[in-house]
Amino acid sequence: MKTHEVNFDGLVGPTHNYAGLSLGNVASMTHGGAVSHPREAALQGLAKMKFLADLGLKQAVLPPHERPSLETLRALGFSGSDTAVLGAAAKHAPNLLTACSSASNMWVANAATVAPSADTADGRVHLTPANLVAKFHRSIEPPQTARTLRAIFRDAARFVVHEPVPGGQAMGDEGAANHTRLAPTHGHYGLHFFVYGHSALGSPLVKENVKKFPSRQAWEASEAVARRHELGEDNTFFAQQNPAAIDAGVFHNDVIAVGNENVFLYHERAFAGTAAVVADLRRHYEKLNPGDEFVGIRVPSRQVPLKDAVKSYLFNSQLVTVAPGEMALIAPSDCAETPRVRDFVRELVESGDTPVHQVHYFDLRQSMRNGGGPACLRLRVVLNDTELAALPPGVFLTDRSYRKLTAWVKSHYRERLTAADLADPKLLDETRHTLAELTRLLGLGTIYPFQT
Ligand code: SUG
Repeated sequence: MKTHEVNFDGLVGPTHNYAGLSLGNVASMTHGGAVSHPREAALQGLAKMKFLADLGLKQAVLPPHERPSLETLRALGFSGSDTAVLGAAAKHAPNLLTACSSASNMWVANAATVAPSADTADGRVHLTPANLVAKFHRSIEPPQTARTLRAIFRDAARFVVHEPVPGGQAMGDEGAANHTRLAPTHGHYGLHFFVYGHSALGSPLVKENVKKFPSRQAWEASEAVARRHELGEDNTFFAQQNPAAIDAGVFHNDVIAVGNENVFLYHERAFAGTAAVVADLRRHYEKLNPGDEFVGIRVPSRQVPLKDAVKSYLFNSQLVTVAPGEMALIAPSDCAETPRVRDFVRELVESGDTPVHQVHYFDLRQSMRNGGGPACLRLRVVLNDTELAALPPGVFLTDRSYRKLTAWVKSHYRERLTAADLADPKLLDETRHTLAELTRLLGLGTIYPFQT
């Protein structure tokens, strides 16, 4: 049976804005208060999806959440009509309204962690929505994420959508952004590499700590996800992020490393003891896949300083297989504008020493200004043909659905948005109308609380 990697991209929501909500995410901290352009943001995301679909890859769409989240505002004590809730929140708790309006659910690398059926003991695909407890504006995402994933992965004989990991702030889980699956091809038994920043319960495995910015991922949460996904000791591997990298703005591992099949591209300062971690990872990989080569591509600081890596988001590129043994890097255009990064990428693709032979740059500036690059915008789900056939067909991006979705964005999304606009009851009405239309376009039925 054929196996495919499906990239599910998060559609940027109509309230995309810059609120400076993420301490430790340099781009978010820098752009707080700037005017945003939701229409442009959504079209930039769709253009990337279309390109990947045109490369022959399976591309699908995850819908945005309702924002402002009336569900959250009501749970926090605001009552009365929707207009009254918005008005009272804007007057008495403007920061709360801002946080409840974030379109951060577009970064679906944080939506969940996924284990394909080839790797799990029960032979089903397992998905755990991330709890995202590290940031309030993201901690409100899991209920909708679970509803959406259950509407898409609805066949319980093939898919399990778990509850998010419990345990409060210490047990932070940020999903696939701190998880990489390595295998000779997508269809093989894969090695799951989990990266954490801290221990919730003071494990001696965590040796050093952050000084400036918070770590978001707990080692115990990663272990819980691996257990729930019925992975074995042989196909899991855990390592600690370098605290100095977190302090330099590497708030998720996907800001400093990216893997695909047998290739692992990483910065030399990615992990606590990077050389030993990668040597161990290689040993695990080669034990699981005797005879298959693990291609580690180490990027030294002298070639790309950590600061350039964070600014350009080189490691937040998507690494995709376009033909057997042939991979392409889908990079943010910021990489082409950062001289040392551009030179590194040119050398990488021209050398022919690795399977990475192509680079394609994308203007994703609207998302990038909040710290979301190409890889943040997608959730990878490896599925075989029968699993693929069990999904609602409307979620896949085709020429036709691309045309429909771009027309939908152009007719419903605002051109620009400021913080003051978030209190506008018309924006909530527009958003609901827009999302209801989207669920029809994607064939998802009712997934939002306002639809019930
Ligand atoms: O969680 N930014 C997101 C960016 C997430 C990027 N995802 C991955 N690396 N996988 C975050 O920090 C900023 C929102 C604001 O400031 O308005 C924000 O939530």
